[in-house]
Amino acid sequence: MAAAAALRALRARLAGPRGAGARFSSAGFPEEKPQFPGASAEFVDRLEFIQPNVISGIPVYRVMDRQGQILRESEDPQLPKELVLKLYRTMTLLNTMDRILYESQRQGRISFYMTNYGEEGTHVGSAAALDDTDLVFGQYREAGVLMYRGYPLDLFMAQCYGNSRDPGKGRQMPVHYGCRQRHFVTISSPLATQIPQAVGAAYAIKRADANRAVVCYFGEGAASEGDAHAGFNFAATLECPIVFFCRNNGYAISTPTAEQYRGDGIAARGPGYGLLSIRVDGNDVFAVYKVTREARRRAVAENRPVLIEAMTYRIGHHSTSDDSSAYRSVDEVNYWDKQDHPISRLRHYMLRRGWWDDEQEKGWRKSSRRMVLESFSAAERLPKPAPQLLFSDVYRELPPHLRRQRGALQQHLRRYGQHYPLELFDTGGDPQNPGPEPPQI
Ligand SMILES: Cc1ncc(C[n+]2csc(CCOP(=O)(O)OP(=O)(O)O)c2C)c(N)n1
Ligand SMILES: [Mg+2]
Repeated sequence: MAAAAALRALRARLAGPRGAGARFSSAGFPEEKPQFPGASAEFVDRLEFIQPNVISGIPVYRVMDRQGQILRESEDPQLPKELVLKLYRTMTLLNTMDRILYESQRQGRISFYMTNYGEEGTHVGSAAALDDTDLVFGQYREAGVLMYRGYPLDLFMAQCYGNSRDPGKGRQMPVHYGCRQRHFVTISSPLATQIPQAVGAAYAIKRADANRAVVCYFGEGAASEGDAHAGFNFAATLECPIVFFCRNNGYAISTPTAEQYRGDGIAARGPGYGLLSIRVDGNDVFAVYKVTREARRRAVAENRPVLIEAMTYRIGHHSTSDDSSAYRSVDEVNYWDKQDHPISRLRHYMLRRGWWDDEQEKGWRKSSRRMVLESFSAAERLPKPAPQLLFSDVYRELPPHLRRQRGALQQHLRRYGQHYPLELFDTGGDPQNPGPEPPQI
C-alpha cells in the first residue's frame, strides 16, 4: 500500500544514520534512544517537519468494475445466487421506498424525509457481512441496513408517519428508526453522538466475552466532530471489537469534502489513532461485503477496532429541507446517477451470470412498488398515537413536574378539545385515554 511505503520511508528518514558505540546514561538507559513514555522512535539531529501528505493516496479497494465484471477471480466473494438476489432486492426496494416517501413529503403528507440514493451498496454490502446479532449504531442514512435485517415496510412507514404503530410513538422526526429485536439502536439527530456510545457498547461486549461486534456508521462530515475523536481513541486504547463504517458521500449538507478536511479523507486518520484502516469503493457491493466481513472477523477475533471508509456519492438532496442545486451541478449528480451507481453495477453482474433478465426486472419493479404503496396507504389510514404517550417511557416513575404537565394537558383537552383534530388520534374518543401501546416488533 502506498501509504505504508510512505510511512516506512518517513521512519527511515527520521531515524537518520545510527550512532557508532552505544552510550549509556547514569540511569542505565542507552542514551541514543528516546526514553519518553509514549515514544517509540529514534532521535534525529536534522530539523524536519512531517509533511501532512505523508499518508496520502490511500487506494480504493474494489472487486467489480463498473460493468459488473469481477477484476480478480481470487477476490470474488462467490456469494450464492440467492444471497446476491437478496442484496439486489433490498437495494432496489430501499430505492423505491425512498422515491415514494420523498414524494409524500413533497405532497405534505409527512413532515420530513432523507433519501439514500446512490449509497445503497454501502448499506446492503455491509449489513450482509454482519452476524444477525451484531449491534448497529447508525447516523440517519443507513435505512438499508435495517431493511436487510428484515424490518417490515409497515414499520418504516409507521415511523415516518408517526402513527399508532410507530414503536417510537410518534415522538421523533421521520427516519429516526430503531429496533431492539434487530439490534439496531434508535437514531438520534445530533451528529456523532452514536460514536462514543457505540464504543462503550463494544467495550461492554468485550467484557462480557459475547463474541459479537458493534458496527458504527457515520458520515464523513460527522467525523469532524469531537465525539469521533473520543470514540476512535477510546476504541483503540480499550481494544474494542468495533467496526467504524464511514460513508464518505462527498458532502456534509452543502459543504463538499474539499472544504471539510486537508488530509487524505477519513481513512488516513486511522493510523494516527492506532486503528486498522481501509478504503473501499462503496458503490461496489461485493467489495463492501468483503471488507466489512474481514473487518468484523478481526474486530471480534483480535478485539481490534477497524476503520472503513466507503467512498460513495449522495445523489439525493441532503434532506427534504435542502435544495442541492444551490451548491452542485446537475452534471455532477448525473454522472453518479448514470455512470457509477451501485444498483446498476450489481444488475450488470447478475445479467452477466444469467441470474436476472429484463422481464424479472420489470416484474420486480412492479411488485415492489405495489408493496411499498400498499404499506404507505395503510400507514396513512392509521390514527396518530394518543397525546398522553408524550409522557411515557423516559422515567420508570413519572416525576412530579411531568405529572403536573400531563394533568394540565388533560384539562386543556377536556376544555378545548373541540379545537383540535382529536378524531385523528388514537384515543378511542376520550382524550384522557392513553390508547393502546404500539406492538413491539
Ligand atoms: C452536532 C450537530 N451539528 C450539526 C448538525 C446539523 N447537520 C445535520 S446532518 C449534517 C451533515 C452531516 O454530514 P455527513 O456526516 O457527511 O452525513 P451525510 O448527510 O452526508 O450522510 C449536519 C451539519 C447536527 N445534526 N448535529
Ligand atoms: Mg456526507
